[in-house]
Amino acid sequence: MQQITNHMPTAELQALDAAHHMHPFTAGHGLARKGARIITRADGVWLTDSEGARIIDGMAGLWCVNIGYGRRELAEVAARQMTELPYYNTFFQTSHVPAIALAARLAELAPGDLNHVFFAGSGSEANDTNIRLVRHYWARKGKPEKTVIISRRNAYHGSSVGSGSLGGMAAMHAQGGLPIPDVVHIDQPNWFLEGGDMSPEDFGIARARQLEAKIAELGAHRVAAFIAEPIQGAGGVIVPPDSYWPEIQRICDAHDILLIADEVITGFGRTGNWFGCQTYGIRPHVMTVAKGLSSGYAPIGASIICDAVADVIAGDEFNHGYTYSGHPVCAAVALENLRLLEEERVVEHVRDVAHPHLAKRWHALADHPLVGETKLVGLMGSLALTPDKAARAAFAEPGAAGFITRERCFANNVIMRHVYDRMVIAPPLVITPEEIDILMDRVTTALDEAHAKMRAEGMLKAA
Ligand code: PXG
Repeated sequence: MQQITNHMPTAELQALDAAHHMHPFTAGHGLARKGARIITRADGVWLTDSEGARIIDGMAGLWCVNIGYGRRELAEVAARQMTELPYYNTFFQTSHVPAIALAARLAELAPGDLNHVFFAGSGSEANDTNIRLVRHYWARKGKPEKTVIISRRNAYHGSSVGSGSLGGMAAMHAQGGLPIPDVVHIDQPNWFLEGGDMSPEDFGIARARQLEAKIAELGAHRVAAFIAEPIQGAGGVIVPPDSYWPEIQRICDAHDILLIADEVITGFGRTGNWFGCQTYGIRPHVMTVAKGLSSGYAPIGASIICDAVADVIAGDEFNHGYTYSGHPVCAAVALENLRLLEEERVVEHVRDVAHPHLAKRWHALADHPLVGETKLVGLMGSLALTPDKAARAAFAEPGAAGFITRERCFANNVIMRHVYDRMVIAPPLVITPEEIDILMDRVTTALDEAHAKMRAEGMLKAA
């Protein structure tokens, strides 16, 4: 692979980064002391940093590079679209070919009667659209008091004021005055840490019934929608018990509550189907997509809306939209990405090749002394780290085991994220069995090293 060497030395780049670049979800002073790792190029599932190290990307960037890095087709489509029509808006009764073609393609791909697409620039923006959309829907149906949106603790739906309110991240709510009014949260279906003595199936039902209890408490006449990720991603790849989603669906149907499935991570092949809703048999009224829609090559998100809701919204002017709604370059790139995913049978590759191969290696980690639970759906997986497997115990110092393990991953040139003491992976969907073996060899080494370090420092203590 050709190396680009015309950038500055790493230390100079790090100094400029520290002086001027504020990073998301980062303590700036701490990073400035350490220096950011600088990624200079990527190909397939491999990243190269400014020191020339080759790193295997177990996170597909930020859960988004489904098609893998370095696809010339996407670059060429972007260049062509920039030449032909770099920008035009979709306001004022105007449209353009990329937005039309992508909306039509998404309507074809999305399950059921999810046939109407409202574009955004990101998942956060799309979820902000959803807040206004579901409330406006009920207002137009003559039920303006149906404004409450129920979400879940430890959910992630974005970082804007609206979407951050939908999310259930306590650390986010603690800063900047979130949540906005009329967003409430119920508990997540995290059996490993919160299931106590219940079986996973009983626990799944119990957690779903919190939705019914919350609706009863508020009155169904107040509740507009329930929003959830089919599988919580940023919360630590919390895979719900099989009993959970059918019960949630029953409750939403019984109480006339709109169901919003946030597929920003689970969409476009991640779970072994085009959408997580298909994996779990969920029938949402609205689906949020972003990330894998363009494999991260261009920023684009969307709300995909069912016939009944779209029809009510279409009755008058919906006073909502973004300069970059349906941006032609992003839409063209997304369309080409979807073409590649389909033509190269990437979803089938996840289901029939990559998942089964990764599953063997991933679940074998259940025998590792640090690992209490292994979960893998399609190509999104998690490991719960624990000081005591039998008790499913949490660590006395939450997050430290995860942090140390992530550091050992970096040191072994593999990227795996930690969410407190859960390790998560979501590699590009095109990963081959040989690459999965390399990934898993490095992950195993990192776990061994983290365990040795924690034992040496007396950190294997339960809370
Ligand atoms: N919904 C879900 C389910 C997400 O995972 C968003 C919405 C927001 O999308 P945008 O495009 O606005 O970022 C996300 C984003 C992490 C991490 O650390 C996860 C996300 C974003 C940033 C970090 O796991 N997910």
